[in-house]
Amino acid sequence: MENFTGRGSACMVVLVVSLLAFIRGSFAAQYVVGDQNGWSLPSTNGVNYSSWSASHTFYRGDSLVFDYPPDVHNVRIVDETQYTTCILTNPQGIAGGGHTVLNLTVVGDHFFVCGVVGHCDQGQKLKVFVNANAGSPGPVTIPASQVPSPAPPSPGSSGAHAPSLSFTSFALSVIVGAVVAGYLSLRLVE
Ligand SMILES: [Cu+2]
Repeated sequence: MENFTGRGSACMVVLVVSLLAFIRGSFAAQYVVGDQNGWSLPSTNGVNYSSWSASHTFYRGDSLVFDYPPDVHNVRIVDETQYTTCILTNPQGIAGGGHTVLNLTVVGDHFFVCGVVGHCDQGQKLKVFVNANAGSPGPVTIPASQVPSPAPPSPGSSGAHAPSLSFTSFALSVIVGAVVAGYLSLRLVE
């Protein structure tokens, strides 16, 4: 009986953790870059954006909010080379207006700088790493037997990331379902 109680408790822990992971994956978080100090020159607002980034954990589906005086700063989405060199020809994205919300939909590194001359060089630059899901700090690996056969590429399709997101949710549901079933069967044995 002691052994059974232990297994039941362990099962509950797994169940709760799975549910939390599922809930965390379902509800995205929004982070204000630099918190109350916003998006500005580090020499002005005292924010080290590398430290700020390192003190947060970002997941796919989260979003970043850049708040700044629109006549003083802006936001440029750049690649790693541009982030490093602050040479900002042909950035991947341009935003302004004082309040920029960017959704983090792709796992991996993302780079942002201010495009005003000299500001990137003065440290108004941000690098974030976006994780796949809560509880899995790296890309999710799926056993080969469970990988759905790749669909033929459809020209002009814009929802390239939707299938993998759906599959991740489905996989999580299966895990949670299996744990619930396992727990219920233990209860029935009792
Ligand atoms: Cu700036």
